[in-house]
Amino acid sequence: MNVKTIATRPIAGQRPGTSGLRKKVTVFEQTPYLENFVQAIFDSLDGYAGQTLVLGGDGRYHNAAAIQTILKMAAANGFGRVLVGRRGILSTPAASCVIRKHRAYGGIILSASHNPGGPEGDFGIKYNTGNGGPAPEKITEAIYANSGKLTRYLTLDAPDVDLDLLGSTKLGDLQVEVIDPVADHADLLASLFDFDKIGALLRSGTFRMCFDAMHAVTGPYAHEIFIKRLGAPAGSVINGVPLEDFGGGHPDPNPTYAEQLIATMFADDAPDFGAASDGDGDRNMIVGRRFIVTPSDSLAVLAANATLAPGYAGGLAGVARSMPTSAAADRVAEKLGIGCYETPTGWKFFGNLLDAGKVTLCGEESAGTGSDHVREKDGVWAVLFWLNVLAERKLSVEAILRDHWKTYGRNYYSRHDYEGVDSAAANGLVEHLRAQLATLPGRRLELPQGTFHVKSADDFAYTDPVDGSVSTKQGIRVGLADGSRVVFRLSGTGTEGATLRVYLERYVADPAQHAIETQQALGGLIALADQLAGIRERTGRDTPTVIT
Ligand code: VG1
Ligand code: CO
Repeated sequence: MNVKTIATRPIAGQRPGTSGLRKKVTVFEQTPYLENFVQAIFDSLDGYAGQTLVLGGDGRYHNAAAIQTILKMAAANGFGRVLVGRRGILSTPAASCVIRKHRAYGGIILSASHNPGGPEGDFGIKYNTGNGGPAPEKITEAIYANSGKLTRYLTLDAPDVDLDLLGSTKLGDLQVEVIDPVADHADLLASLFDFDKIGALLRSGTFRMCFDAMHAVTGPYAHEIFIKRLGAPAGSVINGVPLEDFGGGHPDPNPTYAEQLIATMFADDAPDFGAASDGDGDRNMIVGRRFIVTPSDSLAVLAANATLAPGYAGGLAGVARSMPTSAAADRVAEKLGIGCYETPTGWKFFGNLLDAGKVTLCGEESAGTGSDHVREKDGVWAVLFWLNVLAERKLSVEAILRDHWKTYGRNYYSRHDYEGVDSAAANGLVEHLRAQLATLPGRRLELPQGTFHVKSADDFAYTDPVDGSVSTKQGIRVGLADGSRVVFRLSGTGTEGATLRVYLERYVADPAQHAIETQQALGGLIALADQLAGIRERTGRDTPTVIT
């Protein structure tokens, strides 16, 4: 093998955030930015000589070039085999599935998920461990530490590998296997849900669905599963051709960015069921006819109806949600008498709970839902789960939600994002909140919108119940006497300035009060959030960039 040792120097700022390292494409394009980070990953791992690595990405601009770079570095660093998706493609949940199924040592996923792509867009990379899940903080911190002391990286002097054809080739001593990116994942999903019943519903002619792949990675998965295997009419998948720049769109499945789907679902002749996924296929948005399902509610509904799907017919071990996610799922867990866990934001915190068999379903308010079938959130999985529930219950999406709220009460919920805020202003805002934490509990705040009794205030810290690891400063929580709460945190996935996320939640038990418009129901809390954090004054923004 022609291994080349290339001298390099540390590059500042290679610290993985909520989900890997994300930067502008223009940053990743500069050699040795990617090379350094990949070497830092390999330097953080033990005993991988001769082992299998899974490699793939969401197909965004720079994916193909980065895959070639990583293949050569994997060969030079002594991996035995790489399973790479054809043309370098693997959705995030599919990568997790492949790692688990083929008992790989780990995997590298190239994605900036919901961030825009293209030459001026974002790129990202993260490492997943042998359980198929995102590396825990212990490893991401080791990668960061290693990135700070690099003196060399290893690569191979070899031509690029042809990734268009399935099959095996050699790259030095490395065996490169180009695999179908869809097959393993589709097979796994087929084993969990009642494809006969879902297929009958989709072919019935009386039920129509619209899945918006947003020109991102799920297009081929959606075609294979919804159209080929389940027999849905061809028009059931829109924007199903993956594009390197996502067609110039923002592949984030929320009511703001998935505007075509929202327009379709609110039209006079709207389909019965709508859904969208994000850049790398791990998120999902669920929409009924003229009715948007809040991700926190979606997790609760799936938990409450889980036994309708064959893969979960035996019941759930427990559920977990990220801290800012609403407590709707907690109410279901309580009724079912199963465990309920609250973790910091980011899927990496669910891995231990899933591995230990403590939970079966997990979810985040950011449109992430998943289960123990893989160790990532899974967009198409969530859509199939909903279809399975709809096929069994024969109710509309809205009717299922209204029925759910009647049983459990409604957790009105919204997230307000302030994107591209000046970093110093955002950090100042968080410090200002931290400074109030000690004195807030017990205070009565009088605002024109009402009187608010603060019961608790803290900066969320998490102790992993499985390995005891502690994660601090995971978001400022202010809880009120009536169970409402406001949470503030800064995003760990952005690449420009800071993004402030304000999470608002209010619980209402009385079904007569379940038809209030969400922003109106949360009006008092929105005013309180501004009062506590000084959002307008500190960010100079009158309104959020995105409301979900
Ligand atoms: C966001 C979401 C978080 C999610 C993460 C990765 O993180 O809030 O819930 O796990 O993105 O999702 P942050 O730090 O920006 O709030 V994905 O689909 O972008 O990999
Ligand atoms: Co994603």
